[in-house]
Amino acid sequence: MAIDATRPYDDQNIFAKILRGEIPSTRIYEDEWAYAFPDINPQAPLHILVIPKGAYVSWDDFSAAAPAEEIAGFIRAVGHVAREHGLVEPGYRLLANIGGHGGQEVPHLHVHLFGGQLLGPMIV
Ligand code: IU
Repeated sequence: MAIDATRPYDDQNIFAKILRGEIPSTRIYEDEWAYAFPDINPQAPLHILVIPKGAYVSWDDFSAAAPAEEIAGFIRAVGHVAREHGLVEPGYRLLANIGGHGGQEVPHLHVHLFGGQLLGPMIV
């Protein structure tokens, strides 16, 4: 069920548990600002989730409240993961769902990185 992105951060959400190592995940990339792991239900040959290490519900509180250094670090990490996987050419897609109408289900900001095939037109 989609979440309300205006709710306070819940540190018992599943991605918080993954960050703390309480739930196992396959680490694709990690640095000071971000952690990346495969989506459990991939929608493309390559489907990676990149999450900030900070406690943000969605792109909304992240963009409004995170320190500039943290925003820059996270965005750089997303680009780094894509480059490391050789995705710049032929291309890839980034997606962040936000709140109810966005279809966000996990209340810790995550950017979906899709690649590995020709992706169809964006479905709204
Ligand atoms: P959404 O943007 O919140 O709608 O996407 C949540 C994604 O998290 C979705 O693609 C799930 O397959 C994925 N996911 C996961 O990778 N591992 C989990 O334990 C759970 C969800 I719960």
